[in-house]
Amino acid sequence: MNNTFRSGFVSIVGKPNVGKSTLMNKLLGEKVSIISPKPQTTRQQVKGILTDENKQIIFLDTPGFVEARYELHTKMLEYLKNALKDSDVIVFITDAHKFPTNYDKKMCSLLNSLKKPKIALLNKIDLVEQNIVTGKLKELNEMDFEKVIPISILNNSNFSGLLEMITDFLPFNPPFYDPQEISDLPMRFFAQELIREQIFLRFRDEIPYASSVIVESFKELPNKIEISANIWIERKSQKPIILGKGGEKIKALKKASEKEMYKLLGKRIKLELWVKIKANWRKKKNALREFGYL
Ligand SMILES: Nc1nc2c(ncn2[C@@H]2O[C@H](COP(=O)(O)OP(=O)(O)OP(=O)(O)O)[C@@H](O)[C@H]2O)c(=O)[nH]1
Ligand SMILES: [Mg+2]
Repeated sequence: MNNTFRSGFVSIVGKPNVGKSTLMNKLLGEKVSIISPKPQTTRQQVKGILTDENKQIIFLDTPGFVEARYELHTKMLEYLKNALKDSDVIVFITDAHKFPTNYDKKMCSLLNSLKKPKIALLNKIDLVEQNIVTGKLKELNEMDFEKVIPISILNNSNFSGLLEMITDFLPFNPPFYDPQEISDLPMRFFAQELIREQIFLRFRDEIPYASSVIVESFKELPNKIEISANIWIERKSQKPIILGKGGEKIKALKKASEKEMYKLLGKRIKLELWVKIKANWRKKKNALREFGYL
């Protein structure tokens, strides 16, 4: 390793649903963070590590900051603040269709107080007219960002130079993590998240938000992986919704989760799912601790 090697932490921040996890996965070329069309999909800080011969970038995908209505939200906010504190570069993402929301204004004033290089991405430009993009870029350019880029992460527009731009802001450091690692989180965590992603994709209203998934056992055998997981919900009335008529919903959930896990882990998966109730877990500190929101 020579002294031109760059390494550092990059937090990706922005309102729920703007595309933070989509960006991180795309930059990494791996599905490390789960994605859904619903806001508040990411609940914890998810680290994704990219290493090559010149650099190691540790991306911190954060939960979008939310008004703390639940103890869970207080935790989500704490993850965000810690990520900002720890990072060398901040990537702020906003939705071209909606910018500037109240959320954006609050976030930008929080970012203003941090003396670190900041990049603003005006995302989802595939969904808006060019003249609107131009107006919004002007507004962003008047703010405290080193770079402002219109982008469509989904369509790859303006995506190619981004990694290099981020790298140029990183300090010269030896790598922090083993070059083989793509995350510091255990496989159990990814299994949990992939089940939670399917819940976000398959259920409506309160169900995704009232669900938490815990992998109780994870056994790797030579030709398959056996996983048993609990889906914790908040109310008795939510159980029949998750199970579906004759168990059809949970069967489909299990099948889709197995398929996603197979893609990530490269081995046949045998998944068992159990639905359990812990009343109002989102409001309870000890339940959150038990569910891994430390
Ligand atoms: N049209 C369009 N959709 C996008 C683009 N980038 C991301 N999306 C979609 O936006 C939705 C939200 O993406 P996520 O990556 O889960 O958003 P997030 O910011 O991580 O959201 P939270 O985890 O809830 O804070 C998904 O349905 C993505 O496919 C884009 O450039 N264009
Ligand atoms: Mg996310």
